Amino acid sequence: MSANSFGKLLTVTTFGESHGPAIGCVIDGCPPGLAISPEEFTLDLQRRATGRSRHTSQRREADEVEILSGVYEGLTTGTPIALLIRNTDQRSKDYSNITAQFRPGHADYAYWHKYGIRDPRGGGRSSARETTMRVAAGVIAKKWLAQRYGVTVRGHLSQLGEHRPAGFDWSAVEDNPFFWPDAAQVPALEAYMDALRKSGDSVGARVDVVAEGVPAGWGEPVYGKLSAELASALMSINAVKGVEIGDGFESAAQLGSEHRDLITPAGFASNHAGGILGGIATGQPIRVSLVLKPTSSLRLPGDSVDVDGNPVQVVTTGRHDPCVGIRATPIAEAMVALVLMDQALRHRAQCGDVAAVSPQIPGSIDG
Ligand code: EPS
Repeated sequence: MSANSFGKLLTVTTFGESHGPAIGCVIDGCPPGLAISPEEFTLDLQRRATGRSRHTSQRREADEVEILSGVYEGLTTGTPIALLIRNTDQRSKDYSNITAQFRPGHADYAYWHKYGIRDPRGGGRSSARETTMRVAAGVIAKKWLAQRYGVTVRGHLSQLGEHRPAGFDWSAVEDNPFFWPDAAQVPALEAYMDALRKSGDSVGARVDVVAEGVPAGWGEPVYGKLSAELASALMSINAVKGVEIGDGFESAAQLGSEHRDLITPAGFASNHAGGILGGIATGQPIRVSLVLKPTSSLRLPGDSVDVDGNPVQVVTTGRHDPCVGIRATPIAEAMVALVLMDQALRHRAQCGDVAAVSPQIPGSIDG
């Protein structure tokens, strides 16, 4: 199977190119009876969209969802849900100079050597435009998880270049263009991004996502571990170079006596594991983190070759993000929600009849 689909009981297939007529997805396996309307996609699509602040690409897409199938009189029917978004603001001439060149650090070179043909306009299928449909599909997963199990999935930026949050407040996250949890630092980030954009360079970022209310038991050992499927889903997002679960790579420096999460009748005493043990949810918050590399499309000249192997200096014009990570929070939330919904359906299918075996303790000591 070609890898434009993911999931087992809830599958998502995306299609479309950045400068093609439309992008879309087919979501198969959603249970019937979930109320969904085109307007419900707007909030998350706007959170992800370009052109909402001066710190992202200035391409302006309407990102209006058309529901083509799978919904009747406002309710999912259990049949495949097809969603379509028409592209309206392509500017393909920005790419005419680099049609036969490979941008250093970009997927151009790898796509060319794999397929022997590529759509260079806006990066074609390798464009971050594709992530729009993940967010649209994620809206359905978030809603189903919240209604059916009370699960919430939310994220924030946790690093922008060398900048890290000094304080933390969830209520600040949606009030600035960076999904940044410390409002006091936002002016400094604005100044940093303005200078970076003027310099023509780009920078990396880190995003944290937390899923709360996930019941103990979701996740399938051994090849369908919740941790493995989250990592796979998050690594499939454009520009992602690393994923951590819980303490992640910090665990290498920890002792077992530090890392283990002690269990008391009142709840877990800590959450170094990130809410997953043995690939199965423990009932604690699921904590994941992902790192996105700096955008490779730069107007600063860089050495490369053309399709004939001749040396060239590549200069990218166009409307690129100086930090693609700034828009990644809703994408990461969507991928986490889609993995969790798939795992919830799989858990229900195999273990729906398993009786409670012992009291389930709260996810944390304070409940
Ligand atoms: C992108 C390059 C830019 C971004 C695009 C992602 O495309 P263009 O050059 O056509 O403006 O605008 O992002 C989106 C359109 C989007 O909706 O995310 C890239 O190379 O990944």
